[in-house]
Amino acid sequence: MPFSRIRRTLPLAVAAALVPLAAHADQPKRWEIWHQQPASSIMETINDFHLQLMVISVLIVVLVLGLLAYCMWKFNERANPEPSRTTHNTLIEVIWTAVPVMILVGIAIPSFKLLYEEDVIPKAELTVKAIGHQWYWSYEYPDNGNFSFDATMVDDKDLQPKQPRLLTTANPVVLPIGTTVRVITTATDVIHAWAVPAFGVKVDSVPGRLNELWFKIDRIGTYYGQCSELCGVNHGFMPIQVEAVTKERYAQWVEEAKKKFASSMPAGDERLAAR
Ligand SMILES: [Cu+2]
Repeated sequence: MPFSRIRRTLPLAVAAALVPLAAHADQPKRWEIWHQQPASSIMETINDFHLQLMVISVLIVVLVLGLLAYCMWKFNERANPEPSRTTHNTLIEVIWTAVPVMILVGIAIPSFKLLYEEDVIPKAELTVKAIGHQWYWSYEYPDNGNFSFDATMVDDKDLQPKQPRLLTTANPVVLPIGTTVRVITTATDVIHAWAVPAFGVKVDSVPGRLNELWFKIDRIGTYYGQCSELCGVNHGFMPIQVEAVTKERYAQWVEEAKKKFASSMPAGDERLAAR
């Protein structure tokens, strides 16, 4: 991948220039202009593709600007008092039609590949259901203990040191790294959207409908996202906090969570769980 070296160094350079050496966390940073550091293969591909598009766009801007400047310099009234009467030039017209088409096809191929990669969910090892409410998320772990919990935002006054404001939730979504996770999402009232930038996912949560997305988290960490669909006055206050841990720690957490959230089984599932 010709862009891989730039891809790796550019965001780091930008981050180093703009962010005073803060502890690494996968959350928005002040003056951030690049993506968050990818934590999934999908986000890596999105990053690559984004950079390719930037390079192509810059080349086009430079070319068009150059042509404009050249025309203004070469064909202005003073330099060129006797204007040419040329109206058509077949070769140039074929070129300026064919080249943009070729550029667009060149962009479409990796774009469709990426869309396909995002859309077709590999065999999932773990499913989590994210349900949007006005204004918080609740989660169900149907194939891992069958418990559910609410993830309301932690108020400013209750924040612990290092917990980012407007992003911290009372109960983070705990997930194992190196595992194909499928998130199915819906909503109970209006449309919300479940999004975590470091995983490269953003999918609408629509009442009466199940949408799905997938990712495989590369590294341990705390990842933050937000509802990404304008859903009412408290839209900005329904964050998403994902805690990525080792598979062993995850198994432990499931056992703890089964007890902790025992009273909040999804409605109608208590009898199933009791069997
Ligand atoms: Cu929302």
